[in-house]
Amino acid sequence: MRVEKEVLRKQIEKNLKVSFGKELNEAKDFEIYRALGQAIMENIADNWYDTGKLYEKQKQAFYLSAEFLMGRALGNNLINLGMLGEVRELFEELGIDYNKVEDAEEDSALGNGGLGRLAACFLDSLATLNLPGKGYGIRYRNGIFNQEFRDGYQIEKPETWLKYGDVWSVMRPDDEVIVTFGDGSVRAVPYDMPIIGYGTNNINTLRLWEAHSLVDLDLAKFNQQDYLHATQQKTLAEDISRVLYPNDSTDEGKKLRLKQQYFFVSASLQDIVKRYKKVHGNDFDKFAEFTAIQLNDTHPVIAIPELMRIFVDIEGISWEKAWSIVEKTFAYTNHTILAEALEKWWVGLYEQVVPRIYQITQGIDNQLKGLLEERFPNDVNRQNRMRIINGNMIHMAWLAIYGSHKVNGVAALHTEILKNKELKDWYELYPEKFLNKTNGITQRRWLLQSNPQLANLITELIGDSWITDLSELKKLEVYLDDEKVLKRILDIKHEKKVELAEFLKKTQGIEIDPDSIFDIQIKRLHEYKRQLLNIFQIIGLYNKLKLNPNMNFTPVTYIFGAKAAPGYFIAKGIIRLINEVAQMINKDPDVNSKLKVVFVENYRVSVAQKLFPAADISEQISTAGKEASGTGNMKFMLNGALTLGTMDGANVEIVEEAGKENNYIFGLTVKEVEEMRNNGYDPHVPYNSVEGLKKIVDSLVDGTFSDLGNGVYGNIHRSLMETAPWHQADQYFVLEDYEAYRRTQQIINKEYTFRMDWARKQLKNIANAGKFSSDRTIKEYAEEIWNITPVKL
Ligand code: DL6
Ligand code: PLP
Repeated sequence: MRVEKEVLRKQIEKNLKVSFGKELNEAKDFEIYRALGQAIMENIADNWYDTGKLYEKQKQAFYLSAEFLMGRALGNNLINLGMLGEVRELFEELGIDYNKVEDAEEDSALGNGGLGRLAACFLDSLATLNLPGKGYGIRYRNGIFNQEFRDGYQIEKPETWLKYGDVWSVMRPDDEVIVTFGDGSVRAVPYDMPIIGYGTNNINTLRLWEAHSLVDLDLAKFNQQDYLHATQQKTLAEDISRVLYPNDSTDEGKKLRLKQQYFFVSASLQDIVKRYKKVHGNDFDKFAEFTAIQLNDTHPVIAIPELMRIFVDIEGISWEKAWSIVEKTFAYTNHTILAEALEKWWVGLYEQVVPRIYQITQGIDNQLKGLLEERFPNDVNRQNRMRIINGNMIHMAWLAIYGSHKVNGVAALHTEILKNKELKDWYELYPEKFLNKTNGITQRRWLLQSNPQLANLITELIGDSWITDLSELKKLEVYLDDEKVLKRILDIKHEKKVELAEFLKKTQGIEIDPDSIFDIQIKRLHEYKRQLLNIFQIIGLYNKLKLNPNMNFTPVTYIFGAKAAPGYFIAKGIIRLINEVAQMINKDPDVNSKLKVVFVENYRVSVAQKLFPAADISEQISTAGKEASGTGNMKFMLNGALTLGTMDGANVEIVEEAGKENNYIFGLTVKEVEEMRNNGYDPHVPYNSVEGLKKIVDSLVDGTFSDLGNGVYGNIHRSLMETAPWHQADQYFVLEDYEAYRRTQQIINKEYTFRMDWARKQLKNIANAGKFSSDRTIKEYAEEIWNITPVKL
């Protein structure tokens, strides 16, 4: 989009006056950020409106997700609009530091981790590909908590991105709808965020719902000076969209959570149906021809009975016909095979919160019962296993599969595990429903914006078409033996490491050496992701360096970033352990010129954008079979970090693309994990036989480290060494994989010093990252699941 610098300056000045009563020379960074944001909103208004009109008559895909982890919008919007250069120039002329203005924006953090960030990347790709798609979710007042460390432990502080409202959202009061629960109704008020595609005029929409009370104030109670109860109804209603549940990969099972789910799903479906009727009237025969709805995990699956309710109760469609439309409309993505994350609702609670939806769910379950009896007449066990309502639990994944025409996993290995194991019963019933859609990431945010230096080099070498077609990167392979190019790749990596070091110095007061290896593990804290394996290796290294200070060793900086779910005791203990080890190592003059450990506080999207480009090593060390895909692994790869990982999730495809020899793969495979589990794995075997391991494990409980008395280190120790009724000893195979991991680290430590060979491996990874663009993923969804086609403004 072309906006004259002069015009933009006037807009900013006017917005500053209108919103903050200030002249440019008095304005604070935050105010300038807001004024610029407002100016962008003004400039895109026409295209946004026109895109909406254009899509009305098309088949559209609606992405229903309880989470959208968007991060900051300003830089991304300017880049996608092609305005960043002009804005930088203008600010320079005006003596404004653009970077500070960008930093004034709070992350929009309405998600936990991978699942929510994937949704955000998908929106960027949909808009860039000119696809008629729209996101629907919840406008949480408080996103994922802010993390602080106290005594090495995580403390959660409320996140307040809406403290001063937000400049990227527009309330659309005319589209307000009423959502009704068993105990009353609330207003759902939509806020629209523009999703600006790269190099196109199309502007898509993310619609987030905010909950409000039907009545703001009970005036009678107020007049009796009962102020608390006078606003009680308002508070209860607003509670629904107040906070994001901070769980990742765990099923919450709380009443408010169910209310959140039904709230945004019901509001979104009412909206979708209303818009459909505006164009097609009451002819619902074509509904599925014009509407595709993607269910992002089980959180929005209540949409299946809700659409049945709208069709049958409100539109007067017969049950049979309604079901056939529903089945053609929905598709479901599974993001996890962790048993604890498969959502189930207790019948009593579900019936209480959404009584009519419960009846409809019973109807669906009953219909399924008939089908199962017909298909598996001699297998009563299987019939029972597959029932949606089973005993007193409602199984949302089963409801999702039964009510969808397509079911997908998020990486090839993950989909195979679903078909052959977790969802085997269902795969045998509906083989035609299952397919794989390997995740992807948007190169606009994760390369062009986060790493302009590398982006510029790539553009210089192969042109800029990679920005919208990442497979173009393959052309970089002609430079694999070009020492000048390899040298520049090394220089850029060094520059990004210097930038990160400066950031960490400023924010955490820590000094790290950009000439050391930056080995980075950033992702949610979870036992299956095995941050514990990483810190064990570091403890082992420390022990060894203490004994042998002159051993041949390339200095390494180990960097962590992770939030733990607030109720996840062991995860929080692991955070404390890492912080404690970091403190011990960083202040020990015997080792701290060779080894450093940093735990980045409050890991989030804006910080991720500084971390991925600065990594030499990408830690992807989950127990094989547990990480559905991973998307952080792809961001590292695209920025020229080498993967140190297990054969899990999308790591498998990463090394398929870039070559095992250009990455560092270690550890048990899915098959080996399974065999060990079946043959009775005993962690005492590695504990007793692997050099140095016993000392490391014992240090949890022998006084070397201290959990400050809450017993969490003892818990971690028991989880590793003792079998309990609810888990096997070391169920994530930390001890078993330790030696292979340690040896691989050792190899890396040596190979890093062969700089040209290393750079060649980096280039090999960058050149083969094309598959992992979310543009590729979204094209596949569009063609194979949604059946939607691009339409350009
Ligand atoms: O598909 C996005 C992302 C995957 O990359 C991760 O491997 C997976 O763990 C994550 N799943 C969740 C599960 N949440 N729930 N339920 O976040 O999805
Ligand atoms: N959190 C943030 C901020 C991310 O950017 C990502 C992915 O890149 C994740 C979480 C998920 O990380 P992973 O795929 O390693 O689980």
